[in-house]
Amino acid sequence: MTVRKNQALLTADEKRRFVNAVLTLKADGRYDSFVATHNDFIMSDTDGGDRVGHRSPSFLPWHRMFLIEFEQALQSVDPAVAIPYWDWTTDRTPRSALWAADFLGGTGRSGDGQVMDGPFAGASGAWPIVVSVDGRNFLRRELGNEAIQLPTRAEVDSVLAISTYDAPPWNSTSEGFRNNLEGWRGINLHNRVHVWVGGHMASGVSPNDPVFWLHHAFVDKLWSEWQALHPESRYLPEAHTVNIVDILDNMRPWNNVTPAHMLDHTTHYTYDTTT
Ligand code: CU1
Ligand code: CU1
Repeated sequence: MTVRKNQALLTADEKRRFVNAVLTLKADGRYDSFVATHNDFIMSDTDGGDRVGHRSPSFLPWHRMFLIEFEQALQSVDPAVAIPYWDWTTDRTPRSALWAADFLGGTGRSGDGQVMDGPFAGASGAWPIVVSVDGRNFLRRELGNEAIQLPTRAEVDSVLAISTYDAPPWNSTSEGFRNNLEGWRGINLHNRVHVWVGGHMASGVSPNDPVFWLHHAFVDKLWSEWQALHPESRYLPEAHTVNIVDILDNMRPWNNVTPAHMLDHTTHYTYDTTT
C-alpha cells in the first residue's frame, strides 16, 4: 500500500530514492510527457469554455488522477517510492530542508533565476527543461520572490470550513470550497504557493519543478480533510452542465475516469498523518 508522507519526515534514503526515480523518468522521457499534458490543459482550460484540469470543479479529481499516474510511473522504477507532501503551512521559508541540496535544491540565482544546487540544478546536466515556454533549458525558481506569505493553517482551516464544494458558474469566479482552495478568489491557497515558488512553478509548465508533485499532494490531502469534515457534502455539479465535468462524466485525457471514481483516495494510497 502506498503511504504518502510529509516530506519533512522522510529519511535520507527515502529522499534519495524519490529523487532517483524522478531522474529516471526524466532520462527516459516519461517525465516530460507529464509536463506537456499539464501545459496542454492549462492552455485549453478557460472560464467560458470547456474546462477540466483548472478553473472548474474537476480541478481536484483531475489532479488526483494526474498524481496517481505519476506515482505509478515512479513505482515502476522503484516500488517503494510514494509522492511526499509539502505542508507549506509549517515549512514556510526558503530555509526548509525541502530546499536543501540533498532533496530539491534551493532558490534560483538573481538575474536569470537558475537553480544552482541539488539534483535538479541546470549544471547537473540531469534536468534539462524540454517542455519550455521561453527556450531556456534550466530550472528556475524565486522562492518568496513576491511580497507574499505562504498560506497559514488558520487560512487553510477557514477554507476547509466552507461546506459547499463548488457553485455556478463553475469557474474562477465561483464561491465554494474548490475555488477558494484552487485560489482564483477569496482565500487563495493553491495558486499562491505556485507564485511563492516562482520561476517554472508560476507557469503552465509548472511540473518542470518537482516540487509541483509535493505541492499537489498537499492540496489533495486538504481535499480529503474537507471530505472528512463534511460527510454530507458532495462533488458538484451533478449532471447536464455545459463545459463542465459532472460527477459521472469522463475526464480527459482518460477515457474511463470520472470524478466519482476519484472520491475515495484510500483505494490508491493513504496519507501518513504522523507529525
Ligand atoms: Cu495544474
Ligand atoms: Cu497547481
